Amino acid sequence: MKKVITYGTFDLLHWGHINLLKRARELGDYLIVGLSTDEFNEIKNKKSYHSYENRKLILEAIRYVDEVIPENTWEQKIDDIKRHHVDIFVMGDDWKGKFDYLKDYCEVVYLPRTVGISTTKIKQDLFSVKNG
Ligand code: C2G
Repeated sequence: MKKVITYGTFDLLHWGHINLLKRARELGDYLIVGLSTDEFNEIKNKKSYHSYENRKLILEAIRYVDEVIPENTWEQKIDDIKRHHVDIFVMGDDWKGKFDYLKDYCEVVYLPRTVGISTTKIKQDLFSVKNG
């Protein structure tokens, strides 16, 4: 069984996230998502609308996702890859090059980001609607 892992906050889930998860899952037979905890989001300087528990509930309902584990630190990826016997690490290409050090442990794939959608865009569009 070829195991794939990816990481992220996945807040205000949108079709760009789904595109990423779908393509990541298609690279193997089993997809693990390392989901940023609320505490780690603070380290990432991100504020989630949904709590970790609710973002986890949403991700676990996606057909492409087989398992969700907490992402608490930047440094846990090597341990995760070893412990879960991961074959492929996947991220959107906004991260291109940032995780090449993982090539010593598994294949590293950066997939093209989906253009035209982002959590930031959703928040901005909702703000402008609200404020006319
Ligand atoms: N993504 C995408 N297309 C978009 C938006 C996001 O392909 N329009 C991808 C990102 O490239 C990332 C994943 O969806 O691979 C999750 O996006 P975020 O939740 O924004 O992830 P991020 O905050 O970048 O966290 O240790 C890694 C970090 O936890 C990554």
